[in-house]
Amino acid sequence: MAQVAWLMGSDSDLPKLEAGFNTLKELGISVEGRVLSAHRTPEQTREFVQRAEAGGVKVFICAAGMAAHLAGAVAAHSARPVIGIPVASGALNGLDALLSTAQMPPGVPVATVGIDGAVNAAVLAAQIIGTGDANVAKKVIEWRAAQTAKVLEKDARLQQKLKG
Ligand code: RP5
Repeated sequence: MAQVAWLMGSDSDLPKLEAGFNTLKELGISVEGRVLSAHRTPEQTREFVQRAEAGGVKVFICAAGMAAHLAGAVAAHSARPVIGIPVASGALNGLDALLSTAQMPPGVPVATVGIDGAVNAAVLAAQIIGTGDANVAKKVIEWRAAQTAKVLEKDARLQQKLKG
């Protein structure tokens, strides 16, 4: 089993998630991706969660749109950390998914990132895994340093432009 199990409610969510899959790759984290739905495949979702737990998965990432109960359903069946990504889709464009993902009952948390926040979900998963894995923790620090360098480059370009 991979370190991260990344579930999504539909393959139509994938374009919003690809940057997050790339981020996990940059951070050296293995990932298994699956299309599973809290409402449309409830039995298969439960079975997958149990199999993933038994296989040693460290973190679940669950992305879904509309009445997004996938992350909550996974959290109900697992004691591993669950990160929820509300996906912008349908008539309400993500606000429905944000509230459905974040507003869990006490005792069954879902660490919810922003709407379409796939990169943050990947970084948060790496940070969680990094608490018990020094190599991953080092990669997270390097990734953050590269991000800082990119912003400083943008600032330098702006300064050049304003001078010119
Ligand atoms: C949700 O409904 C999915 O996560 C997706 O965001 C949305 C539409 O799904 P499809 O009709 O494209 O399968 O469950």
